[in-house]
Amino acid sequence: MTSPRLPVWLGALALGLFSFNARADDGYRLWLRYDRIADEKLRAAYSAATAKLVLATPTGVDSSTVAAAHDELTAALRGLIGSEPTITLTKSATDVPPGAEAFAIQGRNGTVTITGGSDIAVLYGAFALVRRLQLNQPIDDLVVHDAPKISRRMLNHWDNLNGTIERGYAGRSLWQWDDLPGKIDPRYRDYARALASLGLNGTVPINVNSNIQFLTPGYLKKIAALADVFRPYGVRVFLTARYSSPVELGKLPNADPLDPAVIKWWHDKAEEIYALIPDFGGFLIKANSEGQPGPQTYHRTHADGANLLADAVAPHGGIVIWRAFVYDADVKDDRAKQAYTEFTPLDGKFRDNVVVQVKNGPIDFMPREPFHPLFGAMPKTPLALEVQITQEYNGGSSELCFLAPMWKEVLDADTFRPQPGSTVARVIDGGIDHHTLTVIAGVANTGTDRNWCGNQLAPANWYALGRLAWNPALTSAQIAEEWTRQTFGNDSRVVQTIVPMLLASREAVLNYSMPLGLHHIMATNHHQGPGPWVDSLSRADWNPTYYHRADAQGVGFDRTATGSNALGQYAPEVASRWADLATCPDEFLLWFHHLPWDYKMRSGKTLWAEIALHYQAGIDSVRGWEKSWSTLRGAIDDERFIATQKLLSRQEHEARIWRDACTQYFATFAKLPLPSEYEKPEHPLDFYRKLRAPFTAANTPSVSAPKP
Ligand code: GCV
Repeated sequence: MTSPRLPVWLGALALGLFSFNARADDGYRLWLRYDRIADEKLRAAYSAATAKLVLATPTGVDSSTVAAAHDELTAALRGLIGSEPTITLTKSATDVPPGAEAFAIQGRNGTVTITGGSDIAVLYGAFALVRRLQLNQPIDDLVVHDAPKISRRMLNHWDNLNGTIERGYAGRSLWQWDDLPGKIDPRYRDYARALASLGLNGTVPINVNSNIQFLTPGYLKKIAALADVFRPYGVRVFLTARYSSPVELGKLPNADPLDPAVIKWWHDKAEEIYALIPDFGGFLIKANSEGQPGPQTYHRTHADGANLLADAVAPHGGIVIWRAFVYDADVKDDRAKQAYTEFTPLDGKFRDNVVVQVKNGPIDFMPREPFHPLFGAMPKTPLALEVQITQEYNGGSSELCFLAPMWKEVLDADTFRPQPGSTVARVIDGGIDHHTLTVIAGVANTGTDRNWCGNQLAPANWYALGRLAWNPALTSAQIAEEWTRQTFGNDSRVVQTIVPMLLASREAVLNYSMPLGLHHIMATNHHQGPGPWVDSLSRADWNPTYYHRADAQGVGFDRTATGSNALGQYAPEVASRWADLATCPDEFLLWFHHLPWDYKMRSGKTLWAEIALHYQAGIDSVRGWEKSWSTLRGAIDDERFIATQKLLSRQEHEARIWRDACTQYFATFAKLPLPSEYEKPEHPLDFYRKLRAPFTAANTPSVSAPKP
């Protein structure tokens, strides 16, 4: 990825005379930066160890994927160590690693051999070798064997036909629909390279709130052109589809999944798509959720709906990813219970090529949720995990919030079903119920911003999703360190400053926005500021007051047996731990319990004091990062230094808004004094109640899905 920010002559002049580039970096190259390694000895050692590179594939035949591996290794070695490797291609002997995506790297006596179960596995091996060099790790006598734990590792984009991105904070959609298929933006290839470098192998370029236009012949050709660019990098394209397409596009009287005309319509549509995109992955469907049409419109189940599409793509090897994110206007006792209630009776009723995609928690990507009770509750159905990389509820692209710790929390959560040790990671990798169709997906945070993700630290989340999709056992600390070294270099001062910031950030954001299990207390439309007072939206479960239930007696949602009993959807071991105040962790306290303001916490303080102190602690953390970041001046390029410095100052401001608004609002019920450590609010409550978010595409869900 070159970074064409300056005219060529000016860039050359600047590079030669003033080393200008060292002071400016726009972040475009993401973690694939191949700047020269400063340590001469290390360069020499790497140069000797990689004098000959052998790519061993099952066929030994050159392909566009092998060419991509060749190009990547050449660019990386040229950049990192200044050497021109000799790269040869061979047919692998008997030692092919098991699994089409598995690879082995063996290095000895100046030759490194990358053997793959397929061409794409060799590309993954090439990126793994390059990563080692970027991390300055030893590569003498190298023996590496690696394979992904989950078979479909996906990005889900929420990009709209008009170029906006629902909940996107990094500019406009990467996909230039007006120009496609004739004009191919070079960025598409860079996008595919970034995915392949992490082992991500699927993309859904368009919003789950879909538009029928995407299934028209004209748009399918555009999507096919994208698929052609992505193919050498092992990235398969999937599509979303509006369930009502047979009516809206096909002019059929209904979209009933059991109607033969509807069945034929989808079969024909699948044929049409596969004729253009032979390796089309299949469909990702949001149905009967937030106003989207679906099979329930025709009194059919989600299984009927999914099976219709599954049958259409099955002859071509396609799959259907059916989302379990459902809730409707008729909120019964608790929105958190709806997906489980609707989906568990359908276990065993889905076709083999259907996977049900479940968000990490039962509400909606809140900064912290307990794991979704569906994990562990549908043993006969492959379940996918969906997480949100884009920071809808974590500060958009203006706040640092490294999300690996959040995803690890859910991946490592023990569902206790069918027995202890059945973590969400093992449910989704198929280990518990012996499924081979396994999926993990992240809602992308990419856009046309030069740095891809809207701020210089946000690509860490894209990176983390990719790495965890490959191997959910990696730790947050390992991922944070890898990303930092690849993105900002191996200077220990830099690494020791940035890694702790990343690792602390998610907890800090929680502290200043929704601590102790508070959730869904954000402003309407725009989800990055406080709105705990909102109580007038047309549906009960869109209102923050529905979730925090603050009153003179206390605060929190009682989800125990005395309340909604959402806890009853978990295994008894989990439910009893969270139901009992003696064992319920503080972080889930107000998610599961309604407690008096003067409830005595483990710390000995009252609940009210703890709430206030958490808000304050969040701000203190951001202030700490501002200080530590300032020590990096001169240690990293000025462009990324200054951009991040500004971002942190904005984050501090936004954190204060959260704190001052929420604590003053809750104080109207608690009627208790604020602790002495707590700073005086900048403005009275009314000021915050009147704040209005700017109108942006990201803050405004698509027209087909009116919601808060
Ligand atoms: C794509 C949240 C977001 C919506 C999003 C929805 C979903 O509710 O606010 O913008 O719609 O999740 O996951 O379908």
